[in-house]
Formats: sequence, C-alpha cells, structure tokens
Amino acid sequence: MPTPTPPPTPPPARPISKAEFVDSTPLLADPAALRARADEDGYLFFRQRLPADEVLAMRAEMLAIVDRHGWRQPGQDALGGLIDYDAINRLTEEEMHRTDVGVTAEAYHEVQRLERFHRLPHHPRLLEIYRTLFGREVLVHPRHIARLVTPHTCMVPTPPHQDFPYIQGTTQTWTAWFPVGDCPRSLGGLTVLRASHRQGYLPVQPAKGAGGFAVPLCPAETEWIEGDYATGDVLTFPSYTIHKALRCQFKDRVRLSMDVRYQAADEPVESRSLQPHCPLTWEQIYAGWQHDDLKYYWRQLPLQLSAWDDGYLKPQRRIC
Ligand SMILES: O=C(O)CCC(=O)C(=O)O
Ligand SMILES: [Fe+2]
Repeated sequence: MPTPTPPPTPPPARPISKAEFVDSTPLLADPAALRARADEDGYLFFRQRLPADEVLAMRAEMLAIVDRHGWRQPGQDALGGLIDYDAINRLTEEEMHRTDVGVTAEAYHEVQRLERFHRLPHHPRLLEIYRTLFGREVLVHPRHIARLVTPHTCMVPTPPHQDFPYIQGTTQTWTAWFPVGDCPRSLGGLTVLRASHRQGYLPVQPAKGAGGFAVPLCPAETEWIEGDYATGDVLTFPSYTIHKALRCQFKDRVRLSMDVRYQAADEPVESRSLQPHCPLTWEQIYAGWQHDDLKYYWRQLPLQLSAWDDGYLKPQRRIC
C-alpha cells in the first residue's frame, strides 16, 4: 500500500499588522495632499481636533443619563465612566437589543434629545475637515449616532463592515467617529482596514454586533490601523472603508463615542439620513432645546434625494 501523501502544509498565516493612525492635521493646509492621503489610505485621523472641554461637557451629559438609570457606580465625579456591572446586567437581552448602542431605548432617546449631541457635529473644527476635503459646501447628516457601550454580556464589538449599505446616497459620504472622553485601545475604539475603500461595495453576511451584518474578510486583509484615542481625537473615512471596533477589556467601564456623517451638499443623499436614529420625531428631539438655529437646517439646502436599495443588505458570498 502506498503511504498517502500528507496534505500540503498551509502557508504561514499572514501576521496581523497593527500600525498606528497617522495624524493628518498638517495636511489641512494643503487640500491636494489631504485628498491624496485619503485616496491612498481610506481614512484620515486628526489629533485634538475637537476642544477637550466641549467633548467632556458632552461626556458629562451622557454619563448623567447612564447615572439616572442606575448603571453607574456611585462615588465618581461627573466624568467617571465606571459602570455597575450587576445593575446593567439586570437588563434583559430584549431590552438591550431594542437598540444596538449599548443601553436601553429609553436611555438612548434621552441622549438623542440632548441639544449638545446635535450641535457638536457642526463644530467649525470638524466642518473644516470636510470643506477642505470636498472643496465645496458640506451637508452634515442630522442622523447622529451615540454609542454607550456598556459591559452587558450581550454586547459584542462592532464587526468589520462598510457604512455604505446602511447609509447609501453618495459613496462619498464620510463618517466621523470620535470617543467622548479618552479611549485607549483597551476600551474598544474603532479601527480601520487600510486602503479597503478601493474595493468598492463588498457583500455582507449576518453577524453579531452593531448593524447586524459583516463583510467577511479575505486572508490578505490584515492591515488594521488603530490607536489610543485621547479626548478630542477624530477618525474619519469614506463609506466603503472597512472598519470595526476593538474588544473592550473591562467589565466595569462604558465606552462613549459618537458617529456622524458628512458629504458634499450637491451629491445625492438617501432620505433616512435626514431622519433621527431612533423612533422619536424631530419635534420630540427638539422639545427641550434652547436654540433654533440647528432645527431642520438641511431643509434650507436644495438636496438631491436618492432611493434606498435593500439589495446592499442581502446576504451574499464574498469571493476572495
Ligand atoms: O462605535 C462602534 O462600535 C461602531 C461605529 C461605526 O461603525 C461607525 O462609526 O461607522
Ligand atoms: Fe460603521
């Protein structure tokens, strides 16, 4: 009997590289160089883009909501993010899954009603990025998302995905992601797959974690870029860039972050991007605001609407 030939040895797994975000602040003075880097890398990172005091004021308001719901440990100052693990885990998975942001729908709606939450995305230091990048008038999508990623056992890190299937409209919609407070890697910040935007739309499969779908990764896709975020740092990327969250290593902390979208005002936008990211109406969201200037601001713009296409979230195999 001939001895069976042993199976071929698999090639050594490609090491997962973990390069650090490159700060693009100096390129804001050189739009062509900024665009070239964006085309090359599929992301831009800016240190200390937002004033720390404004981000921390946002943090205090979010944490006050977490506190009122009884999920924060006692004895901390207004900026402390220590969570009562047992208290948060008394919530059922059903209560948690009515949102995928890390807290119940009631708490999330309170965040959505905060005027500051809708004002911070219009900060001139953020708008400067997109005016420079697009070279024309910017539309800030009013549909902002807050993440209050608590240590509830049902929370899993956001899986690798592109934002395009969830947002649609122009493919040149950019997401800004920023932590609301310091966010070292150990707290589960966002990481991007370098240059992944060049592949265009990629098929999705159902997955656990925010959004509910993931792009299956190919073996060569290992060049993740990450970093320890400080308060005020901002990561931004176009809607074909694959990104995911790192796993939070702590059982007693909340990761607070915001994600916000920007596009050139003369490109198509899908109408859901002009609706709140929760079942509240704009009237309900605006009910307690002190100022009117940011209410329905997009209605002043001659926007071009595009249709929603369910096909982008139909599971399909990805061929590597
Ligand atoms: O914060 C997260 O876990 C997910 C954020 C995200 O996917 C985004 O900002 O597009
Ligand atoms: Fe995303």
